[in-house]
Amino acid sequence: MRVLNVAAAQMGPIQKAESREEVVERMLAMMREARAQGADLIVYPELTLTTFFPRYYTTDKAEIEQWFERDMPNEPTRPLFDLARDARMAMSFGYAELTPEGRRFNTSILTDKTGAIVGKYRKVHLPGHSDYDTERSHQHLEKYYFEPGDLGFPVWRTLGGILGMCICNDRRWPETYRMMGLQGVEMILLGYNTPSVNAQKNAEGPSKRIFHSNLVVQAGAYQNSTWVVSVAKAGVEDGHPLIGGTVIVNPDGEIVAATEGEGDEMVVHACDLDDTAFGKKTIFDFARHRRIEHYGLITSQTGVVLPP
Ligand code: CDT
Repeated sequence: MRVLNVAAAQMGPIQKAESREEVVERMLAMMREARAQGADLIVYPELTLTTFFPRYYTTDKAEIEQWFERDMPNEPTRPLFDLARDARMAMSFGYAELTPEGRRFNTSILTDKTGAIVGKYRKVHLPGHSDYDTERSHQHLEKYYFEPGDLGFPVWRTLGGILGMCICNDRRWPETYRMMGLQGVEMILLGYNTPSVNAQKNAEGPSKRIFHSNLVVQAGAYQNSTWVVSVAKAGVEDGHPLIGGTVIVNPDGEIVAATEGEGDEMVVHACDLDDTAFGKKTIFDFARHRRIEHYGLITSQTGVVLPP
C-alpha cells in the first residue's frame, strides 16, 4: 500500500476587493483542518489567491499586473509554506505568474513535505477569447491575460508516487491525461474556476456544467488508471457564479469524495497509489494495446478537416 491522505480544499468565492492576506488566512484555516485530519497533501484550486480576474477587461498595465505574482513564495504566501512545512504536508495551488521577462502564465505549483517547490505547471489549454467580446454575457479573457504554458505536461516522482498537474480547461482534453498517463502518472492534481452558466448558451447552467466536469475527470482517471483530485473555486464572485463540484476520483473512474456546497469546504480521502497498478497492467497497458500508427492526426492536425 502507498497511501496518500489527500485534502481537496475547495475555496468559496473571492471578491475583487479581497487581499492576498485575507485569502491566505482562509487557506491556512483549511490547512490546519487538513493537518488535524492527518493529510499528506492539500490541493487548492486554479488562481487560488485572487478572484477569477479574466472576467474583467482592462488595458491598464498596472491594473493587469496587480493580479500576478512575481515570486513564489512571496510575502503574502510565505505563511502557507511555513505551515505546510511545520505540518509535514505537501501542497498544490494555482496563481497568476509574471516572469522576470514579463511573460504571464496561469500556473500551479506542487511542494513536497518540506515546503520546497518540486513541480511547476503552466496551463496549456487557455479557454475563452483574447479581445473584449460584446456578444457574451460575461468575459472570459484568459487568452488576453496569459500565454499558453511552455512546460508541457511533466510529472514528478514525489510523495512516494508519480504526480502531475493540469489546470481547469485542460481537464476537458483527453490529451492532457494521456500525456501524463504515458509517463506513468498515479495522481493528477487540478483546480478550476468554471462559470455556472455558459456565456454563449445561457440555458447551460450549473447542473450540466458539473456533469461535464465530472464526466471528463472520471473518464481521464479511468482511461489512464490514475487518481484525479479536481478542486473548485466556487460560489458568487461579485455577482458572477462559479460551480462547486470538487471531487476525488479513483483509478476506476469512481467519485470517492465530493464537496456539497459552494464555500470553503474540504474533503479528505486516503488514496492508495497502488490502486493504479491493476488498470495499468491490464486493459490500459499502453505498451501492449496502443496503436500509435493510427494516431498521427492527433499531433499533425489541430482543427477538424472534413472528408472531401
Ligand atoms: N478557468 C477555466 O479554464 N474555465 C473554463 C471555462 C470555459 S468557458 C470559456 C473551463 O473549462 O471550465
